[in-house]
Amino acid sequence: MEKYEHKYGAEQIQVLEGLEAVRKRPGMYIGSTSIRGLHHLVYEIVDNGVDEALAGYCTEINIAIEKGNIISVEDNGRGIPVETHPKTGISTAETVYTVLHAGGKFGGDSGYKVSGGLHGVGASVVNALSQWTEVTIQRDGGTYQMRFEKGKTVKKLEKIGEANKTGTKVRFLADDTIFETLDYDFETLETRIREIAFLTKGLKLTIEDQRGEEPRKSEFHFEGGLRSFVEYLNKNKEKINKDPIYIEKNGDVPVEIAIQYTTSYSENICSFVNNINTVEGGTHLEGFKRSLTKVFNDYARGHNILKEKDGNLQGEDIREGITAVISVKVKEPQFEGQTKTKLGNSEVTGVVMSMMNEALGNFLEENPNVAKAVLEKCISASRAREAARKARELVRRKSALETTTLPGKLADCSSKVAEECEVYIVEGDSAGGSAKQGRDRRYQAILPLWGKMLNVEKARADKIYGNDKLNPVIVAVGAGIGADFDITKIRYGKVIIMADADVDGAHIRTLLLTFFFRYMRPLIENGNVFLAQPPLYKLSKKGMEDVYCYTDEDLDKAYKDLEAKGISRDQLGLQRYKGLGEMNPEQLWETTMNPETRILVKVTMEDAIKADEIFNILMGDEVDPRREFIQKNAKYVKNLDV
Ligand code: 28G
Repeated sequence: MEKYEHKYGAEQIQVLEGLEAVRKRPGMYIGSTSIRGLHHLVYEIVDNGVDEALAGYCTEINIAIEKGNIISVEDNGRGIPVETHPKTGISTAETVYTVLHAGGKFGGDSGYKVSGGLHGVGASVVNALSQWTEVTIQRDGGTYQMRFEKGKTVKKLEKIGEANKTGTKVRFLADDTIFETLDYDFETLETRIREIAFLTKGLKLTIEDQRGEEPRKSEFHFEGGLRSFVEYLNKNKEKINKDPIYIEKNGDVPVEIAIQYTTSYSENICSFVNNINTVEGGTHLEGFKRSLTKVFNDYARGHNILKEKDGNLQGEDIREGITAVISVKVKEPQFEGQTKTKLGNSEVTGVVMSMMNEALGNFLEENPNVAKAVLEKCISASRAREAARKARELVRRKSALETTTLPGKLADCSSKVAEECEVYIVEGDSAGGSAKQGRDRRYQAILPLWGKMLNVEKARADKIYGNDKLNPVIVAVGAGIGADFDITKIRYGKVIIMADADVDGAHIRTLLLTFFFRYMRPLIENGNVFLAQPPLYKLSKKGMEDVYCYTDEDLDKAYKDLEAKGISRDQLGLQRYKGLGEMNPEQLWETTMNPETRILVKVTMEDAIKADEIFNILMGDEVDPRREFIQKNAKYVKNLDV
């Protein structure tokens, strides 16, 4: 007993130090204190409920954003144990909420934490970063409650009543002295909750936003697991196999895979490890790709679809038009890569390969029509790849002959230091002319666009190279496309799309974004793509400096500000800019191109799933969702150097 008491004191000190460290350097634990970090708090708590579901004891998790940005998460699992923890001398529940990494250090974990956010830091970190946290547990016929403020226990766990069910409920208010904002984005949380539901077959999750006048609620429950996931991803696409190919094996390394081919030319494979989206892929994805290539080639040979003289189909041919999700659970995952989203455990490749070789091989034998339809597409992809290679060689040969093959329309900048250089891609010759005159030619280049725009989603690489509108963009950026794209070769650190603030401009913008997304994705991932923001209005008056407004709200505010200075509305001239072409070079420089005064919006495509969905909406046959997206398009881009 004495031994424990001694240890209790020591642990408690460590506990306090631990949570103090979290408050001192929150970024170390949750990545950032921006809205991303804020959302992370919710995921940490929800993940604990998901673990309880994966253990087989919880079927439902309900999440609410209450008024005042209080988060509430409730599950119907066993309830966190309430009895005294032998190593800390306090209740297990309090231990979980006050000891950093309680799971690993004190939990005596027999199994493994299979879910868990990217950081997997646990409930104590959420507690440390909250103004207050309240945990209510129903277990053993009783209701228990405890309360914390900034991670410190202010009310120890006590029984507050009876209970006829079990479960855990956590409510917390994030600390506004730590986070930049407490304003949760419902759609971001909803997207992740939907994803968790796809990844956790059978688990019902609900999320409710109670902050507005009308509460908003979504419910997710997928008995199909990853089957439902790929169907969701493909909802705007034409399918080749109606029912997704589905593979599941719950061995030492549980693996779940769903595959559905579409008539599109793009490849969309999402991979997860312990419910974490492994954006950078890794050994599980490697195993998946290798098996896919092998099984389809073997089948094609075995059924004389590939003749003896034919070479093997390449992996990329077999992945054209594929939508797949692969989810594995790994006990001690090693995450590598720039964003720590690449699985490193080498043993996983073989596990995925061997189970998929067998299951996919069997599937193809049993479904020859699907096998044939997919292989037909692979073979035509292989021919297109050959054509693209020839087109590319043509471009290379040309460049060898002409030394500089920069597009004739490109007005290049004088600096050759890519980091400081910018290229403005401008629609229309008149705006291009103003931009050329208005720019700072030392580091700003202008590429006016002309010609017919291709629907890039529907075109293959060979067409893209040959397209008179996109080819100049490829050559100007200077880093190739597709698998050949080499970000170290880019000629400009900023690629800025400058288009009118009207429907046509939005169209050009989204088409170019699609193009970058499909063929120069690292450029978006690396944060090199921007949208210029030309003003919508100009207010002017003799003797007063012109006031430019970029939104309707801006205009309202400008009117009010000027009114406060004694300038009334009817004294002001209002010009509404319908297009970039209406601005003279000086105005264009001042409002849209001068780094001191312009507004640049950085294009972020962190969420590939969301992006893919957007582009499907944009490029699909449905017109209404496209228009709707373009109207609220600003949501997917974030403000920079205002
Ligand atoms: C509502 C918000 C999020 C949770 C449980 C259930 C248990 C548990 C949670 O145990 C300590 C460490 C490893 C066993 C486990 C209950 C075993 C038996 C649990 C949640 C003890 C944590 N009975 N439900 N933690 N473990 N739900 N939902 O947080 O060794 S956390």
